[in-house]
Amino acid sequence: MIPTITAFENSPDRGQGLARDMRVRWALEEVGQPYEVRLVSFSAMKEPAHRALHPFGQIPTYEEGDLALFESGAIVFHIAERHAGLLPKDTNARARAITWMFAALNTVEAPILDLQTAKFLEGDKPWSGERLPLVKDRIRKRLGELSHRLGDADWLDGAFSAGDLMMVHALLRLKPSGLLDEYPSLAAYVARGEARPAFKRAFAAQLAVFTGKVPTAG
Ligand code: GTB
Repeated sequence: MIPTITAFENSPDRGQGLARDMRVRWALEEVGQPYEVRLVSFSAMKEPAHRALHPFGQIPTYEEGDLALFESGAIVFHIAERHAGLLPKDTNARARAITWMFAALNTVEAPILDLQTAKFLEGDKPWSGERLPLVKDRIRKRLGELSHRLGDADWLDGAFSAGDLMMVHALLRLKPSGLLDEYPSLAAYVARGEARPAFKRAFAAQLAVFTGKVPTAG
């Protein structure tokens, strides 16, 4: 059965891979599962029909037969569980890869999201100038720790996994801030993720929503 995901009809980044449907597209590309996309406007996301799929009125969602999911982490986990290629077969290695998925979302992405809030939603507040450096330092702390753990390995725990997919995508959002470049091993880690053919196909498909150019194979 071909799943259907939802994505922004008009993403603020104009399809540069930052919206969270990108992780779902990437996971589907990694496992070779074709998918369909339903584009939704910001107003349609808040309508009852979409809220029936996503209680918080957001993207992405995932529909496959009777199953409807929301939350990019849960969707990627579902894809990784049902297809080979994103989670190791060995039980312990699998548990560790899942741990990295949670770490990406709860421990690394959380301070990164704070930076977006501090810049774009609170940038005009009188205390913003004092808060921003604190937020950036909390991110630096996590990046330092993550880079220490990664060491000179290509991926976080052996072969590329759903844990790396979630981590690379969470880190991608830091690129414009320059913070990622302060940690060359993490910048290289993200670049390795972006170089994967599945990432490139997913990126091209998301970008095509804006350019109208249908991505070609390869
Ligand atoms: N925890 C949820 C998940 O992981 O699925 C978060 C989902 C979420 O934040 N969705 C956002 C959304 O629907 C899109 S991804 N927002 C609309 C709304 O809340 O009304 C966040 C996002 C949006 C835009 C950019 N960008 O343009 O750079 C990057 C990331």
